Amino acid sequence: MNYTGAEIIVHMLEQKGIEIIAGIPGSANLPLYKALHGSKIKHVLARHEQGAGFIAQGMARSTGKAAVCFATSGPGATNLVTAIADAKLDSVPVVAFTGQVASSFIGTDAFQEIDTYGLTIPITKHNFLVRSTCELPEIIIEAFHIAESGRPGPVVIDIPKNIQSEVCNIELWPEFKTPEKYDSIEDEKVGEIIKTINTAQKPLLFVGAGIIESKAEKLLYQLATRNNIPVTSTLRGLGCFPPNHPLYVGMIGMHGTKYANQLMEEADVVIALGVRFDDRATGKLNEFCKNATLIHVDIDKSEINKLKMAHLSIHANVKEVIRQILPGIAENRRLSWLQEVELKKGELPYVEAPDNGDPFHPLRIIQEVARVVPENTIITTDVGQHQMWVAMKYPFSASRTFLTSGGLGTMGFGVPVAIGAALANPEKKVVCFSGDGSFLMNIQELATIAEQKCNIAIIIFNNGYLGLVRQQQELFFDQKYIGSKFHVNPDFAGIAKNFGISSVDLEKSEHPLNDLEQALKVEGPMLINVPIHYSENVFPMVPPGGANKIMMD
Ligand SMILES: Cc1ncc(C[n+]2csc(CCOP(=O)(O)OP(=O)(O)O)c2C)c(N)n1
Ligand SMILES: [Mg+2]
Repeated sequence: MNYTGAEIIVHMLEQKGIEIIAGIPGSANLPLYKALHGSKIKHVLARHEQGAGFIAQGMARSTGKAAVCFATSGPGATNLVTAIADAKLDSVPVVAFTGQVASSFIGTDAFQEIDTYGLTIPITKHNFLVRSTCELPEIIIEAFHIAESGRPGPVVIDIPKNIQSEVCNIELWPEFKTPEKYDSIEDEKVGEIIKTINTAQKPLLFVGAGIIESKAEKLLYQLATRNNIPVTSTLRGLGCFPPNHPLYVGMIGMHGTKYANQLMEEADVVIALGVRFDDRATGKLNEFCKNATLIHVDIDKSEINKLKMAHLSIHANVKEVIRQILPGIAENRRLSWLQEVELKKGELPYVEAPDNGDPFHPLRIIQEVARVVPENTIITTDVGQHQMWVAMKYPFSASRTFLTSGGLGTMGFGVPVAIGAALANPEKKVVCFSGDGSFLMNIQELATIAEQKCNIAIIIFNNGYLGLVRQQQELFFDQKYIGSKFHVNPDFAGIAKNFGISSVDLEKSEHPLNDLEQALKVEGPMLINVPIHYSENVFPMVPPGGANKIMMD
């Protein structure tokens, strides 16, 4: 039977089980939209393509499955770029379908022509420019396979308009492939790892998003508790280990706990699982775990020995490696090491909201939110001080409940990612912690929230500043404040109302914590403006470029 390229795409997406697509139509992808008409796939009209890209990310990050966004050629594709780059740095499986001018116009500076293929080479795991309608099924299968296999990542498929309209005869639809997990492991390395852990005096588990991607949380728990190994997490690993467990020492790095950063110096064996030694986590690299034998397991071969030479490394699925080493791991009480850990925790207590009755201290607000919302609530953040406070204080107790832009650190991430999370998890509440700077970067998506009636509460930490920039200027640029203060800020609660979204301004509230609780109990879209004192800083902190063991506070 003959199908147009657009019909092939929609059929393949249905076959893949895609239920929601975020996007914006335009001249170069209108044939695709025509084919989407009547499909069981729901189209969510974003208000900006960056919003669409991040909505897809919210679906992918919260479920672990590849998600899809659509954009037209030229400005549609360029607007997607930030969301795609963000997905690349945080290994998120997004498949972006972009319209392109007709094949015969490519290279002529045609209306809305941009070289999307060339533009997205460095920010995708892979990308395609489709040359003929009949290659679409194989390309789509390959695109999802690449996006979801091994270390996930974004893929772009750029499709000229004529390819969407031309027909191809298809008798038998090809099948999607199961993502590859890279389970093969060399035996002697498994034995060496077991021996190194069993003979260690002061081992430390250093875990990241690879635990979440490979669904290794339970096995990690068994490994840690059987041998009594303390656990520290990267920003993107938060949620993979119970936050209140005695073995948990909190987040590592620039805004991590002092004791995690110091224990990293004390450890004699560091077991790094699904981490990539990002500079925000390691601080000054040659000071990082410099006394330890380093074991590194990662699914991406290019991460092994990229920044830190490992004494023992395995390129494999983290879950499979833990599964294979577990039977050989001895039970060990590690009394003296755990005593040292407890001592450090006592000496270097973690940040708390000051006991001065200020209801608006950011850490107090975060604690209140955590107390009030259901445990399975999905938290998204934007980028800035508010993001770091949330990472430090929110007790994430499950994987995929904390969606944050780690690698790219993209302001404007929080709101559209919350939409994606809400659409893909209609049974869950979503809370987005944003800043007064970041929020404005994708504020147009409030219209999408209102239209979709998403169960999202947006909490704006309103300090009148690009707070994290102001903090850096205060601490490292001789208090030469420039370009970080908002001399005029809008009335966020008023704006929300005009978008059709309920709102509360805690600045005008007589009982702010009570009103916060009531607002969080509302089902559906809600915006809460929280006045934060502008001079609050995120501490403790490793100065940029410094060694992790020396933290300012
Ligand atoms: C798109 C983008 N532009 C600039 C930056 C640099 N930057 C990092 S944090 C920050 C300030 C964020 O301000 P706000 O959202 O108000 O959060 P706050 O730090 O005040 O909590 C800026 C400008 C960025 N991360 N992303
Ligand atoms: Mg701010």
